[in-house]
Amino acid sequence: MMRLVDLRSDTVTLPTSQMRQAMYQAEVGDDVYGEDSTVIQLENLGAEMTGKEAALFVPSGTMGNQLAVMTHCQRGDEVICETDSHIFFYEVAGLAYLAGVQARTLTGNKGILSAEAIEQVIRPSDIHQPRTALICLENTHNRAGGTCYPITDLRAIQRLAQSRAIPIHIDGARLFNAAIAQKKNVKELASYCDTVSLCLSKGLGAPIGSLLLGSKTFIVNARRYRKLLGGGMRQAGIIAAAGLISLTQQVDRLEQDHLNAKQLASALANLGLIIDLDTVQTNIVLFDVSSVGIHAQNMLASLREFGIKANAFGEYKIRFVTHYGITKPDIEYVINVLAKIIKG
Ligand code: TLP
Repeated sequence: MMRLVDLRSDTVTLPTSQMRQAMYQAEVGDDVYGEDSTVIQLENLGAEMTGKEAALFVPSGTMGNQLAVMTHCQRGDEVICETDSHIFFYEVAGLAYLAGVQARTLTGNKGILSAEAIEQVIRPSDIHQPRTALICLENTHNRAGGTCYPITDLRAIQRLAQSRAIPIHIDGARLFNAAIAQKKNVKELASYCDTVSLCLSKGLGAPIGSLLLGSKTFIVNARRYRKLLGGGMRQAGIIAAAGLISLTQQVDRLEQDHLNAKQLASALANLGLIIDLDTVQTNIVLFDVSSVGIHAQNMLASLREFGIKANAFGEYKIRFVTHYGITKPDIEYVINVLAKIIKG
């Protein structure tokens, strides 16, 4: 039987048997009435781990981000974000459509914004101009190849934001990857922002779910917007139970995904593909196949013939994402197949 290696995303991870067990046994209630003890347990654990006052369990990272913007901003406000950030690039213009805000995009260095660049675009108080109401950062940065925010930048951005009374939201879909890569506590990484969203359904393996974290008042308000968007779930403890396993059992093993990504990345470089090894800090490997004269789509089609799935990130760019469904032998298999395709 052909080996199947799915490197499209860490969203493809399947729930572990421990998760299935926990889901089967979960105590549940109606969460819109605040009566689901498993959801409450997950929200409390998330809040404790990130050092935030309160948490809200939401169906997706997208909803977590959109709720953050809706709660922080008023219609007509402006949000500063990175050009390639998920919140701007991949959320179906939710900023405009749902939150009614305008995005002021800045292009970061490998996805990382500097305090100086942000300062340049903060609006003055002027009746003609929108109010800069929120700064959004993405840690790790997906489209930049899984890069982590250096602590010095986070500190400088926080200092600036506080001095101008502008809140910071971190899209921390993969914040645990950053914490593992930087050998930092996730609580420290979350301390540089007012609110943060975390995904349980990516590298942490839960089938569904994210958490939005912030102050008590912020979460009370976000809970109303969650209801508005149809995200008030009933016996959601069934899925929150899997999220509890994510937070308690699945964090430390992210290190292995990072090692696998590094091994893949250096092999790709050796095969003559274009890759910035400096961006391979976590579980994402973004590379360019133009040097071997193949279009991304053709390379993907060839990989598919060997049971390997990945996504194109441009005409010549491909993204590989490692996760707990990918083993070391899978990585070696992918390297051998790529060598074969390139030589052929
Ligand atoms: N990212 C997905 C796709 O949507 C691109 C992926 O395969 O990487 N923030 C970041 C940084 C993300 O990478 C994603 C998902 C989200 C938010 C949204 O999470 P979901 O898919 O739960 O809405």
